[in-house]
Amino acid sequence: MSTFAKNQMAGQTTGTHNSPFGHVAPSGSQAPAPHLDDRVAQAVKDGAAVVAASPKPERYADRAVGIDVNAPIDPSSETMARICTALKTDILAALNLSASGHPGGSLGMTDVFATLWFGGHMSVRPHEPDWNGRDRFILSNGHICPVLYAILARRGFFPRDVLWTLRQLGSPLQGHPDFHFTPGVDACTGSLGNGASVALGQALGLKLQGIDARVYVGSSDGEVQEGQIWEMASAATHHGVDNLTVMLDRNGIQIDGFTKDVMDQGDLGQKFAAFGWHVQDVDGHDRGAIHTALKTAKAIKGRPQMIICHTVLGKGVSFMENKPGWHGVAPDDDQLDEAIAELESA
Ligand SMILES: Cc1ncc(C[n+]2csc(CCOP(=O)(O)OP(=O)(O)O)c2C)c(N)n1
Ligand SMILES: [Mg+2]
Repeated sequence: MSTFAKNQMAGQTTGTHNSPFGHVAPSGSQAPAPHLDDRVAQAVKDGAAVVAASPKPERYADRAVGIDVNAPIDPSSETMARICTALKTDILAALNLSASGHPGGSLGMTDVFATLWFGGHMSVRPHEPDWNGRDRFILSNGHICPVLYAILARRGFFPRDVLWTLRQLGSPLQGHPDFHFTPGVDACTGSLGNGASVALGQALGLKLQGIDARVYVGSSDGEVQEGQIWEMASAATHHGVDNLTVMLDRNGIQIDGFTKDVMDQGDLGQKFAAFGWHVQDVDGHDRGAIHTALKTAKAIKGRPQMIICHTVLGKGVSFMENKPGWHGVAPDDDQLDEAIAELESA
């Protein structure tokens, strides 16, 4: 196999990367797109200006100042709880500024992804995002990228002020993840079903290269209605791919309502088990249980692993919780204040 093909399978971007933001922007027949370093620098400036002009800049204050996120944090600790609150306020503030985006799943999966990224599971180098030995993370339900962006900022992949440019033209943080523009993003996702297949390809590619790294995937109960997911599920078993762990958001909600009404999912665990997967069900807000499930998954040999995370859409903000209407609507100023007050009093 050519080096190019191997790199593609392992999710490595092409080109030479000497800087944390050294991804190669796609170029067309017209003027080449600005280098990502310049885009991020501009986004930091824009973000700082947006916050400075805000009538209530304290809304955007950092709720987790001084927490060292480079060492693993006990998922059951107060410190991790503080990080989750900080992530949620960052998510909601960014959505409020962009006046669009998806809060429900982002808040619902915060405990799960915080445990993965801050609990010592992801082996990454924020200042060398293309390091080929890294664990990959692919958010196949790409619409909940605000939670991923908030995590990447806090892990140091880019400055936190960039969050305030979410969904703006030219921002590195688009409405769905794009690995060309965002350090720490391992695949372009948003078209439901695709990301999980890309993840399988990357997991196989890592094995072909003899790299001992894992691929973690975010998915959802709406996404697994896509036929492509089940092609991936059977191929992963056939190839005995055991460096692939999917974390599925089982909130019972999708864009148009409750999944039981739109297309009943039945017992998803039983379905994936029938496809040969190792399956665990966890309370998606019990960070200790999620931590244990991730460790169990890592020890499984010869087959892929599914962690079905039972979550509440909009968790922590009572006017959003379990309401399909909050799948993809941003909070206005008053709603943002109310949400932050509730999150901080919890
Ligand atoms: C192939 C494809 N079809 C349709 C959509 C539009 N879409 C975006 S999110 C979504 C619902 C997905 O369900 P889920 O991820 O469970 O939603 P959530 O729990 O986050 O509310 C749909 C249908 C899409 N992104 N991709
Ligand atoms: Mg859902």
